[in-house]
Amino acid sequence: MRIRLLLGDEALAQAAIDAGIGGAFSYPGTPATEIFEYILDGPARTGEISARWSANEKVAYEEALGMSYAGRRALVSMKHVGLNVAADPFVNSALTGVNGGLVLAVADDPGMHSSQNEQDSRFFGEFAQIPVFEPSTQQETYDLTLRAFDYSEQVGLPVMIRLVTRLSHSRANVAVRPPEGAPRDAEPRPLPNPNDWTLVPVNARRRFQRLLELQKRLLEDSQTLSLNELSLAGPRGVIASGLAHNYVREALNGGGEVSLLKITHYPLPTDMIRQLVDHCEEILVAEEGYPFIERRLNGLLGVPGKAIRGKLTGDLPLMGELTPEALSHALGRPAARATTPIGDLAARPPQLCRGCPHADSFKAIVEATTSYAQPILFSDIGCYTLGVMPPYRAVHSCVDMGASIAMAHGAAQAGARPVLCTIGDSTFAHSGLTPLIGAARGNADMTVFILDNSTVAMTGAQETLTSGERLIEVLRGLGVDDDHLHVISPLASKHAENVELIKDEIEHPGLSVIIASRACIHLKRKQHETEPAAVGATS
Ligand SMILES: Cc1ncc(C[n+]2csc(CCOP(=O)(O)OP(=O)(O)O)c2C)c(N)n1
Ligand code: SF4
Repeated sequence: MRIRLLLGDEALAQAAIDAGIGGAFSYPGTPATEIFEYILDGPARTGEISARWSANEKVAYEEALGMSYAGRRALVSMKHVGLNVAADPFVNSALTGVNGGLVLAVADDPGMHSSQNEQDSRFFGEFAQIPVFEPSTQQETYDLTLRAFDYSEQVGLPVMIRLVTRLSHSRANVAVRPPEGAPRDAEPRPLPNPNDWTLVPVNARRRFQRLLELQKRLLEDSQTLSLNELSLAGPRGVIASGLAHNYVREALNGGGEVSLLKITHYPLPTDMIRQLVDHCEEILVAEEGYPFIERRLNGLLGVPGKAIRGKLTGDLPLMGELTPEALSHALGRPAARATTPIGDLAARPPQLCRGCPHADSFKAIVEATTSYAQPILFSDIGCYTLGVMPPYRAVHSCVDMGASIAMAHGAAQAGARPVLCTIGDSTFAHSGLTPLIGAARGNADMTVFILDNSTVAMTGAQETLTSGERLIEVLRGLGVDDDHLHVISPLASKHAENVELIKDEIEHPGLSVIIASRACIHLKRKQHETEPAAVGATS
C-alpha cells in the first residue's frame, strides 16, 4: 500500500484510475471540479485515460454511458445541480443498465458555499432505483469507489457516490492500492444486446421489470455487504450517514453507551434499522442534507413508542452543514471542541476582480439602459453574476444555467421592453444554445450579451468550448441575423462607442446578440505562469 495525502475528490479520482477506467467525463462545478482535474493533470496527460471537459453534465453522462456500452469502465462527476441537468440520461440508464462499470460521483453542497441551492442527491439515487454509496472519510471514498466499479458490473447498474463539500475539499492520508498493470489495456467487455439499450416501450417495459426485480437483491446487499455497520449498546440510538458519522464519533469521543447504525450504502438496510429501533427507546438521525433517512424512518405517522429525533424535530438544523458542536448538543454531550472565533472580521462581499472585462460590460449596459423606466436585465451563472452588486446592480435574475436567454424570451413574449440578458461563454455552450434557437426563430425583441472571457472563470479557469471565432460561427448557425450580431471590446477606452451600439440594438425591434470579448485577467495570469520558459532562458 502507498500512502497519499488526498482531497476527498482526489481520493475518488485516484480510485477510478486504479479501477481501470477508460475515460472520465465532467462539466466543472464546485465542489466536484477537482475529481476531473486530478485525472486531467494525471493519466489524461499521457493519453492513458481519455478526459475532456464536456459541454454540460447531460452530455458528460451520455458520453460516460457510451463508453460503458463500448465495454469500458467510465467515471462521470458533477456537482449536485449538475445532476438536474443530467437527470434524463441518468434515470434512463437504470433501465438500459451498464456494460463497463459506470460510477457517477455527485458532490452536494450543504450550506450553499458556491451553489444556488442545497439539494440532496440521495433522492435522485432512490428515484432512479440504483445503489448509492456515501463515504464518511477520504479513505472510504477511495475504497468505496473501487468497489463501486466492481459492483456496477455485478448488478448491471450505474452506482452513485455521494460526497459533500467538506469531504470533497479536505485532505487526509489515504492508503492506495499498488498499481497492478493497466487493466484498461485489457480487451473491452463484449457489446451488450442493443435491444436492452433501445428504450422503445416494448424494451423499456422489460428493462423496467428487470430494475424492479433487482431491488430485492440491492436491499439484501445493503444488509450483507458489510458497508453498513450496526453496533447495539445502550437504549439511546443514533443513525449516522456519510460525513455526519464523523461528527457523531467526535461528539461521543469514545464515551456514551450509544447504539450506532452507520449508513454508507443505500437502499436503506431495513432489517438493520428495525433491529436498532426494536433495541432503542430514542433514536437521533444525523445526516448531511435533507432529512432523507429521518423522514423514511418516521413515515407518515411516526414510530409508536419511540422518539425519533433529528432535523424534522429541530434537534439538528434543517438548513446548512452539520457541525460537531451541533451533534454534541443533540447528543447532550459536552461540546466536542471549543471553536475560537477568528475575531471581528468585517464582512467582505464578493466582487469582480479589478480590471475584469465583465465590469466594463456592465458599465456600458447600465448607461445604455438608464433612460428606460423599467429595463429587465436577466442574467445567468458565472463570475458575471456579481454584476448584481453595486455599483452595477445590473443582474435581476440568476436561476439556473442558460435560464437568462429563455427567461428573456418569455418576458419579450409578455410584451416587456427593453429586455436584455447577460450570459457567459461557457454557460452559453452549456445551456444557452437551445433557447437561442427559439428566440432567433421568432426574432424575439430582446438583446443578448454573451460575455466571452475565453474561459470558465468562476470554477477556476477551465477550457471553454465556444469562444472567439467559433462562437460567432455558432451564432450564425443558430440563425442570428448578421446585421444584429456584433462583437465589442469591453474596455474603458471603448465605453462611449459601446454604449451607442447597445442603445441602437435595444431600439431594434427584434433579436440582437452582442458578444463582449475580452479575456479574463485571471486566465491571462494563469497562462503566463504556465508558459514554458523561452528557449535559451537560464535559471
Ligand atoms: C448545472 C450547473 N453546473 C455547473 C455549475 C457551476 N458553474 C457555475 S458558473 C459556471 C460557468 C461559468 O463560466 P462562464 O459562463 O464562461 O462565466 P465566467 O465565470 O467565465 O464569467 C459553472 C461551471 C452550476 N452552477 N450549475
Ligand atoms: S476571475 Fe476573471 S472573469 Fe472572474 S471576476 Fe476575476 S477577472 Fe472577472
